[in-house]
This record gives sequence, structure tokens and C-alpha cells, in this order.
Amino acid sequence: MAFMWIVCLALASLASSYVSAEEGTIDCDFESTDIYACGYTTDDAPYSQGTAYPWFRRAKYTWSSGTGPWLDHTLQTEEGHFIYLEASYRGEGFKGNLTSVEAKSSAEGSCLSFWYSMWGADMGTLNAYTASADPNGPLGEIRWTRSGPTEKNIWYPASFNIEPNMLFRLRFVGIVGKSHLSDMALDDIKMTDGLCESTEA
Ligand SMILES: [Ca+2]
Ligand SMILES: [Ca+2]
Repeated sequence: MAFMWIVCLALASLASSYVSAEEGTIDCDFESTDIYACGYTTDDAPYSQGTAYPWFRRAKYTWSSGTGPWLDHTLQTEEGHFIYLEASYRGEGFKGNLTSVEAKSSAEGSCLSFWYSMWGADMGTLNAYTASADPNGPLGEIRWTRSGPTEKNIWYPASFNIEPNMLFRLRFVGIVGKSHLSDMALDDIKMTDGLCESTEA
């Protein structure tokens, strides 16, 4: 019986994870060894201080004190990883895109959930879109948005619903705030079948 239960759980978790024809999945805990785990991509926008791209994978912290998470959400150890928008050297209003592989919501609709860290005195804005599946297509409807610092340096949950059978790419657009104290991070992105309670940002 115990074995059957494990098989059922394994099948259920497979069913809720949409695997694209491309390499990658929309579900991501950023623990894979790839720099852009799960097929997520960011802009090609290196800055003068190095070859970094706007969003990148990182463990522990973001180099800057006074902003960014301390430890990831999945493992909550120094071995765990998150992905974040590096605000240092970018300047106010800089926009960094983080885009998933193509995904499709289920026939009954889907719930998109994730954890975010937006701690830092000059925190900017984070927007989530269900963008066109075509990488050059429109950004589409904004599904979730949040501006300014959170009260504490902890991870906060977020979720929103997606209508049935929608083909899309999840796109996060991070907009840097007034100073470098604007490192925003994401972890444990997951799409599950059926609708959920949307969170107010
Ligand atoms: Ca930084
Ligand atoms: Ca993680």
C-alpha cells in the first residue's frame, strides 16, 4: 500500500509540471547546476564591472549589505540557490527581464506560485506577466506587481491564476529603484493544476 501511495504521489507531481518542447520547465527551485536553471533566460546586458546579466543565480547573499535575501527559500542553507536582479551599477529605472520556457495552463486553469525577496531601502518594482509564447510577441497582461521594500528580510509567498489552456511564457520584469539597495530575488516558482487564492502584493 505504501508503495502504491508513493507511485500516486509521483504521478500527481509529474502531471502538475508542464515540460516544454524546449529544454526546461516553468517549475524551478534554481538548484540545478546550470546558471540559468530550468531554461529561464535573461537579457544580454552586461555592465562595465563584469560580464553579469541582469538576473542570475546565486547562493547565500548578493554581495551588497542592506539588500537581497540571506539564504534561498528551498533549502534555507548556504548550499541553496535563488535567482536575483543585481541592482548594483545599473541605475534607477533599469529593467531586467527573466523569462521562462513556453508553458501551457491546464484545462481547468492553473495557479502560478513563487516566493520573492524584496528587501532593501530603495527597492524598485517587480512585475509578473503571462507573455506571449512567441519570444518576440507582446508582453501581455500584468498578473502580479509589487513595489518598495518588504518589512523584513524574509521570503514572501505570491500566487496568481491563469485561465485554462493558455500558452504563454512567464516573464518577470524587475525595475531597479533609486540606489543599489534594490536587489530583488525569486525562488521556488511552480505551476499547479486548478485555481488558487491570488495574493495581493
Ligand atoms: Ca547588489
Ligand atoms: Ca532555491
